[in-house]
Amino acid sequence: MTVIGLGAMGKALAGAFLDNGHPTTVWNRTAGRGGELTARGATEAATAAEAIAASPVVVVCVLDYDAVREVLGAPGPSGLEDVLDTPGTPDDSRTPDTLGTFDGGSRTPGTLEAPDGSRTPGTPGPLDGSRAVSGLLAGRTLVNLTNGTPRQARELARWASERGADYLDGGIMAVPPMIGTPGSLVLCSGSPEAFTAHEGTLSALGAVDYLGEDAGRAALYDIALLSAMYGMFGGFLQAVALTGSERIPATEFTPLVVAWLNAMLTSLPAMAKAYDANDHSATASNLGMQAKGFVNLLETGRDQGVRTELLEPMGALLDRGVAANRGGDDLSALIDLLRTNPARGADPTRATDDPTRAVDPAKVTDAASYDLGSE
Ligand code: FVH
Repeated sequence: MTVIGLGAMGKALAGAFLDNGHPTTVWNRTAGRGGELTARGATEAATAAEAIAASPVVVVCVLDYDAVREVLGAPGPSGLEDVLDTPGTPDDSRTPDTLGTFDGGSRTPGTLEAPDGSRTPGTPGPLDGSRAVSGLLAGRTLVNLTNGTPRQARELARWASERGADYLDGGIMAVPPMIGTPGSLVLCSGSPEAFTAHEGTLSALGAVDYLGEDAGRAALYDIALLSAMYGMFGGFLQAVALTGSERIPATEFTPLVVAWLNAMLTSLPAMAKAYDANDHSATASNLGMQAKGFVNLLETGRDQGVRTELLEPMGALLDRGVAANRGGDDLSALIDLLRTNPARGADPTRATDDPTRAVDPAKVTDAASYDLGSE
């Protein structure tokens, strides 16, 4: 295995591969971050090209897609679209100078080609030639576990495929201390052949679920789950800011928040059922009532000296629901008001054996049972 990116997550991934007996090569932009891993048996490559050349499977886990493109020498979004979407414009029609560049990058082609053997620990070094890096991908499997959007994943999959690489995209539904334990879940999508070939190796990271051939599907699930998570975290921050405005210790109040959120979570399956059926009529708590009550959340924030910016969009959405004559409906009626895309509900053409039906929620476990402070 090769792991590119040795931030908190990359280190955890590489450590899990090592723990499972997989020879592992690592590389990080800033030198000197692989020490602990090399002590455990990893090989630290001097360049990204060397790291890619070392293994048939290359796992990339860096900050974002700009970083992925920088490491792999892939063009930025518009460059990728320009190259891939223009009919009759094969990749090899690009000039050598444009091949390795990326949108918005400040490096010159000369810098891209510079050797990086001179990197000093703690200092980001120049990347080895991106042209050389992208040329090395042919015949390998690229597993990108960097957080990104479905569109970014699909574009990178197409770019990788143009270079003869199999592509798998992954969403890591875990924090670094959970990697390699049964509590970690990695959602994958992309090349079915690559998944079949490497599922065993990837399972060193925890539970691995395959969501189908569309490289963007794992990112869609990842972003959807994170959207739900940030909604919850935002609510918690607001709640503690409110109680904190009267000096109530957060540790005293939080157990009640946890119990309350757990109780409220049980209503989600019924809301999902109402959404799929497009029947929002069964409600004990209609939107009109909720829109009225929500005004008090905003007013209390203002009275207590707590900003209401996290809550305001929800208040506006409730008001839109009432204005759209949905005041007698359940909260689930608001989902359609969030959409700018007219498609709604479950895809009727989706096969009953669609792998996306197979994700087992039991694979998501309790993060609190891990030492989250150890990274
Ligand atoms: N940590 C977490 O809780 C979450 C859990 C779910 C998945 N995410 C995603 O994983 C990606 C990596 O996250 P991370 O926790 O490893 O992040 P950092 O510790 O901040 O390390 C960032 C690494 O990215 C490298 N990097 C940044 N920019 C570039 C670049 N332009 N070229 C090459 N590498 C780059 C950075 O290198 P350096 O700063 O040490 O040189 C680190 O290796 C991420 O997508 C999460 O959303 C984590």
